[in-house]
Formats: sequence, structure tokens, C-alpha cells
Amino acid sequence: MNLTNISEVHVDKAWPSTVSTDQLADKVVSSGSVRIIQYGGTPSKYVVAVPQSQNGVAIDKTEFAAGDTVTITLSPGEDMQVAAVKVKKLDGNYVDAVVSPQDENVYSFVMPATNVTITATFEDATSVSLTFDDNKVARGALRTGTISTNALKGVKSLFIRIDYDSENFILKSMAPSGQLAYDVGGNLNSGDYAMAFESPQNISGALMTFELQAKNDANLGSYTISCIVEVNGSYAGGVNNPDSAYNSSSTLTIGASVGDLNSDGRVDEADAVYLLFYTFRSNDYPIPAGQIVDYTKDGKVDSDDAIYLKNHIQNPTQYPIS
Ligand SMILES: [Ca+2]
Ligand SMILES: [Ca+2]
Repeated sequence: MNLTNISEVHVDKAWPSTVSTDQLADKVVSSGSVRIIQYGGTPSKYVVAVPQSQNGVAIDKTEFAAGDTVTITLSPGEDMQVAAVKVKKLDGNYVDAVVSPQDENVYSFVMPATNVTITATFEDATSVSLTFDDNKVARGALRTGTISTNALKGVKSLFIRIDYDSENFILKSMAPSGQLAYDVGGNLNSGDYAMAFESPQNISGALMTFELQAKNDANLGSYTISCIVEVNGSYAGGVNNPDSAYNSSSTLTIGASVGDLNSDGRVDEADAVYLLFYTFRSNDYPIPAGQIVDYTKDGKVDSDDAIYLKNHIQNPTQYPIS
């Protein structure tokens, strides 16, 4: 047997003072970069080994008696989290390591009557994002927002709240992503949506889409739209206590798109048609606040202004509007 790759050797106190290489080879009972060697009798203590190649794993000491609690402290690094912790016995089976309720980076297990090796893997930290199809919106126009996650694990239920300035925006719709099979429903007045699943889900990608409309009389400016996503809620003793919660936000700027008379977020020929309708039936075709439609600046609004707007769309330099 080749012993040259042994990086650590742990010996029981029952060892004789001299051991030949052949005797050592017989006693190698684990494999990998860390070899654990046992010699004779039943050891009073057992070894917890962390391979040298393993970063971010620390244990309080290296030798434990069977039945001791072993504490593992993990250091995932910035924007990373623990993916899995494995405690492997010499026979190849695993011991369950349990995460601390207080600290997601602390695990513990009960030392078995055998040596063990610990390995941990890390992954990108779970996050939630809120994005819009466009961060600018004209008065009266809609924007579609999407709430997404890179990885939510073991989701039995979700609560999503969208926070927005209700003086200036109207929440028009909320819809769970098509990948979420079972939903309970939402409340457009509060911006709340809750869903539950018959079995725990691992979710990545879109959680929900929603539509936010800038009011026709909205104050121009930039607004922060935020969301909170709570996972696996529970209520006890007057306190809500989800397993985890994530926040995100995005900015939406309300601007008057000059010439966007039908408030669809675009300035095109439909607005020129809208203006022509307005000259016949102004009550049925209201002009959004902030829009100036006397483009010809002759003191009246008529078909000349609709034609001017049509010309502007085709040649904005020659037919400026403001
Ligand atoms: Ca328009
Ligand atoms: Ca005019």
C-alpha cells in the first residue's frame, strides 16, 4: 500500500512505541487525502477529520468520545450559503448533521463510535429580485413587474407583498408564475399574495408577475417599488414567524410622455387618431393631465393638431412638440 499521500495521521494511545511501515499499512482504515489509522483495541476517542482541500469548515476539536456533540462552524464566504454538510463514517454511511436554529452556518451531530470525515459544499446565497420591463412609465401607462428568485428550497407556502406608492400607482394585477402549480390567491388592495403547495417545492426563476399603472394624475418623479417574500409562514403566540424572508426593490420613474394621449406608454399614430376623436367627443377621449395638445399653438385644438402629431411621429425634428 502506498502511504506517501497521507496528509494527516491520527493514532490511538494504545499504539506501541514503534510501528513498522507494513503494520501501518494494515491499519489504514479510510481513504482519501486524509488517512485515519487505528491500531489495536477499542479507542477511547474517535477522530473527526476535515480534508485539507476543504475550505470554510471548522470544528471545535478533532477527537471526541462516542456520544459527544460535535459542532461544525461553516464560513460560506460573501454572497454564498451552505448547500450541504456530510459526515461520513468509516463504513461509508453518513451521520445526520443538524443545522442550528440560531445560526444557519452552525451544524452539529452526535459522535458515533467510529472516525468520521466532514465535507461541506457551498452555493450562491438565496435572493429575490424585483424588476420591471421598463423603469420609466408615462402617466396612465402600465408596467409589468416580475418577482424572481435564484433558488428557494423546501417551499411549502409563500407570502408576497408588493409595496408601492398608492397615491401615484394602481396595482392592476398579480399572477403567480406558471411554474407554481397551486395558488391560493391575492388581494390587489393590499398588494398581498399567498400560495401554498401540496409538497415542498424547490423554486428558481419567476415567482409572480404584476402590473402597476401610473395614475393619470400621478406626480412626476421616481418611486421605489419593493417586495417582501416570506417562506413557510407560521403563526403562534401573536407572532408571525416565517422560516425566511427576502426583500428586493426597483425604481419606477413616472414621466409624461409628451404626445402619449391614449396613455399606453408609446407615442404613435394611435395618439394622433385619439386626438382627432377628442376634437369630436372630448368627454369620451380625455386628455391625460400634463399633456399639451395645441401643437400648432393657435389657441384651439382641432384636426390640425392631430395632423401635426402624425407629422411629429414621422419627423420629430421638423415637427417638435413640447
Ligand atoms: Ca400612445
Ligand atoms: Ca391647435
